[in-house]
Amino acid sequence: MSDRPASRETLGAESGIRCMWMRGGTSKGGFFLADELPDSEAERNALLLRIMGSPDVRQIDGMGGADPLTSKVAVEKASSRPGVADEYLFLQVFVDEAIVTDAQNCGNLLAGVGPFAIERGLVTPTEDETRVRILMKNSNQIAIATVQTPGGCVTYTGDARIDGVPGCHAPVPLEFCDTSGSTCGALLPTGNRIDVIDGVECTLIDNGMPCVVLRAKDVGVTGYEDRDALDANVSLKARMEAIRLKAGPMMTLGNVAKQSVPKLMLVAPPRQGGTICVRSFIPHRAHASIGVLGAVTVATACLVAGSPAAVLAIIPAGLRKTLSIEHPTGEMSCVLDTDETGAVVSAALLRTARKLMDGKVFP
Ligand code: NQM
Repeated sequence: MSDRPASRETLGAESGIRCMWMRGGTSKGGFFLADELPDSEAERNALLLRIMGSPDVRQIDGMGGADPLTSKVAVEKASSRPGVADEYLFLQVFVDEAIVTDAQNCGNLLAGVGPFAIERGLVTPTEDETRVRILMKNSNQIAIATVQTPGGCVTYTGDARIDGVPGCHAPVPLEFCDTSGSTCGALLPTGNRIDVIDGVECTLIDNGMPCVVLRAKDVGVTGYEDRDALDANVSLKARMEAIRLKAGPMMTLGNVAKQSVPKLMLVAPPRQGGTICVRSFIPHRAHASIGVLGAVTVATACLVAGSPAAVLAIIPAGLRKTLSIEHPTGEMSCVLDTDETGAVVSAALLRTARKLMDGKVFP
């Protein structure tokens, strides 16, 4: 493959690239077939930056919504692996920097992956519901999405409601079986329940999303602030970035200055009848709600005895537990199955998705 930068025409500036724009959970982005994008990673990334309009805080010359939650991409292909129907690569396109990274999964955009695979003919629908086994290529792990397909066609209409999205839509339940150590190789990559960084007790944990979980009050906030207040708190953000940069190498992630992981999860006691209250940073902006695998990971941290999250959490009894994670725009319920040792063996939660546009984008 040539190292020369691709010309605008090579990137499809005149002919356009087929894509579908979808909301998945509380995120939004472009869905592409792998074989309709350039093979070269450098050319693909250059194309996606142009499509999103990055780098630019307003993404005015592209499709991105000037927010990390709406500057996301799913790349899919049919899988030849036994027991896998569809392969999904998630790419985060940074808004204000020329960075496209595959260093994390996205469980919210994942809600659109099954519907897109069926719409594009990668997966054949079965009866009124289709269970799609998806390989999340970012971490080589499996997710199962159940898509409503009455009469063999995807429907987005239904009566499921998730916090952070207005209205009701068809349910897309998601199941995860093997997310422990997705990126860091171990649930607790340092082997510790608590590590102290810059004088603050943290749990460095990865059950699908590398996260640093710490008490909000230990960094001078309540943990009940809204997104705008957190984003405006410059000294808080500087303190948290210092913690994150130290946590990265401890979590086997190396220098994370230009990475979207680990995320930071500020926890506080629940106050809406849930398990725990969380304000997450992803990692430089506060999340409007919470990421899916971020929520699974913080819910798992609540079960790590003695950790900053566990001491604040109200944990239901039983091996199957529904942990309600309170966030700035409501809550996300994670159903965790645990074994006799207390280890989390699987997680499930409800999302919805919506097809917004199907056509061509001109980079
Ligand atoms: O944690 C945002 C989102 C996400 C990721 C982020 C996600 C997840 O809400 O699985 O869904 O953490 O960058 O889309």
